[in-house]
Order: sequence, then C-alpha cells, then structure tokens
Amino acid sequence: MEKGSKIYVAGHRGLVGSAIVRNLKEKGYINIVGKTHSELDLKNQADVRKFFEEEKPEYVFLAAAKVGGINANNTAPADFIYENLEIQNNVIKAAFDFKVKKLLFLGSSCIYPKMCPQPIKEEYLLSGYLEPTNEAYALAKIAGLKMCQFFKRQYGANFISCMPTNLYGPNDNFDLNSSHVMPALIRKFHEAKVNNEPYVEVWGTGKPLREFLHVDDMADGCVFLMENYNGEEHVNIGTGREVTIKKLAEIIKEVVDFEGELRFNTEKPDGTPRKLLDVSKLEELGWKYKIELRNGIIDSYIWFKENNKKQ
Ligand code: GFB
Repeated sequence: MEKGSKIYVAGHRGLVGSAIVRNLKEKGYINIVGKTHSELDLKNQADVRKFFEEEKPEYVFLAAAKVGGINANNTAPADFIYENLEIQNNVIKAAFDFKVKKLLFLGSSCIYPKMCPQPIKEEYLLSGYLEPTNEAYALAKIAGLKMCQFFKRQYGANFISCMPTNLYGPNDNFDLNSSHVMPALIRKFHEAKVNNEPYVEVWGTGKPLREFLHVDDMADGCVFLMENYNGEEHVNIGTGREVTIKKLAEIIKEVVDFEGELRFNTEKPDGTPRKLLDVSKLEELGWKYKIELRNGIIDSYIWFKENNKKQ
C-alpha cells in the first residue's frame, strides 16, 4: 500500500474498524474512506456494487460484521449467519469485480472446533464440531475466509484473512445483553461501585479460559499483514496468553476499585472452555502484541467513563 492509496475500511465506526483507521492514520495513510451504516447498507448488494464502482477503493479492510457476546450469539443465530454472509458476500464479490488490489477479511477465534488442541494452530480449522453458542457466527466467518482463499486460488485475487482472538478497547459495545465479557464486566463493576452494591454478577462458572487482545494491537497486526502477507492460509492474531473469567473479573474489580464480592451465575452459559490461539505464524512473520492486559483494561475503563458521561 502506498501512503496515498485509496483504502476502504468497512465498519469504520465499530470497535475493530475505528482502531484500523487510527492505526492507518498514525502510519501516514491519508486516503481512507468510510461509510456509516445509514450512508451504505452493506447488506444491500446493489448499493455495495454502486459504492465500489464509484469510489474504486484500491485496498479493503473488511471489518464490518454483526457481532456480539455469548448471549447475543446464542439467542439470534439466524441473524448472525444471515447478516454476516450477506455483508461478506457483497463486499468480497464487489472487491473482486471492481479490481481491488488487496482485501483483508477479519474473522474470529470462534471458527475453531470447541475441543481442538491448544494453543490453536491455523491448520486445526474444520477438524471437529463447533461451539454451539456461536456456531452461526463461526460458520459465516469460515465461509468468508474460505471465499477469500478460493478467489485467490481460482482467480489470483490477493484476498487474505486474519482471525483475531477476543478483542476489547475504545468503541466497544457496553450493552449488558449483547456485549462481550470485558465491556460487560467493566460496566457492571463501575455501576456497582457507584451505587454501592454488595456484589457483581459474573455469568457462568468463571472457569472458562479466554485470551484478550487490545484492539489497537489488533489493528496494528492487521495493517502489518496488509503490508507484508500474501498467503492463502488465514493468520491468527492474539497474545498467546490466557486468563480465567474469574481472574479477569478480579483484575477488573481491582482496576475499578470495587470492594464488594463476585457472584457466579451458573444459569448462564460458559461457552467454549478454552480458546487460546497459537500465534507463532504471525510472530515468525515479524509481529507481536504490545499492550498487556491490565494496562489495556485501564485504558478501556478510562474510555468507558469518558463516553458513559456523554450519553
Ligand atoms: O465474551 P463472551 O460473551 O463470549 O463471554 P465468548 C466469555 C465468557 O465470559 C463466557 C463469561 O464464559 C461468559 O459466560 N461472562 C461472565 C460474561 N460474565 C459475563 C457478562 O456479564 N457478559 C458476557 N458477555 N459474558 C464470543 C462469541 O464468545 O466470542 C463470538 O460468541 C465471538 O462469536 C467472540 O467469537 C470473540 O468468548 O464465549
């Protein structure tokens, strides 16, 4: 990519897309295009094709998706599979037809089998059953990464994919029904502290292990791949480190400075027991994460307090 190349970041207002835009700007890219949902509905094929025909982006980061935490995924599987397939089909095919030079498709670590060996290597994809709570989203993402592979294999399109682990950071969704665990617990601990409540409810047993990557690190890794990687196989992006949900809750409790207790609600699902990415492929290519978990949580909490006030 040249510094003046026209780069379209699909989903530029979301957690992932906004971080990619920040990273591109920091690196001196000056010609970045974004469209809000009301300006361009990526589920509408005709509108997407018109946009590509008129704007002719040279590079595309496909960071637009219907996303959510365990509850949203588990309760709206039809919406998750259909909307994600629509968005990615429209953008990938338009990128191909209107001769985009390179596209990066973003997926998720939930594409891997529930019980696959840990840490998870890229090659473990499709070696077993998926985790039921996010099967719909995972199937859409698997279709997207395979579609990129097949456009590369059949037509030589330079479409690559990366699979980030659980992400968090500025512009996250802090809605308690649809969010991921990190923003949910930041909000819960903050509100419990402000309201002097005796405890915070944590879903599940607290035993599942998760790996968390700050979205600024993820964005840096995505731009690195766009600049340096042209392979057919997708690439994992993560830290290679994991914590239990209980430990995560304890760290957030400390950061927020809440003095009450944790209560685990085992009526709520745990989801997959463990999903730790093997990030050796990306490290061998020359990229590694920088933001340690506690510092990232402090950063997210500051962002939440500032933006919560504005609402
Ligand atoms: O982040 P999360 O919603 O998604 O939940 P997944 C992770 C773990 O945190 C689960 C527990 O074991 C939850 O039960 N947890 C504890 C909570 N308290 C809470 C809470 O207040 N809210 C939430 N949301 N969780 C998602 C997938 O799975 O991961 C998506 O559904 C995507 O497809 C995403 O891949 C990265 O890590 O279980």
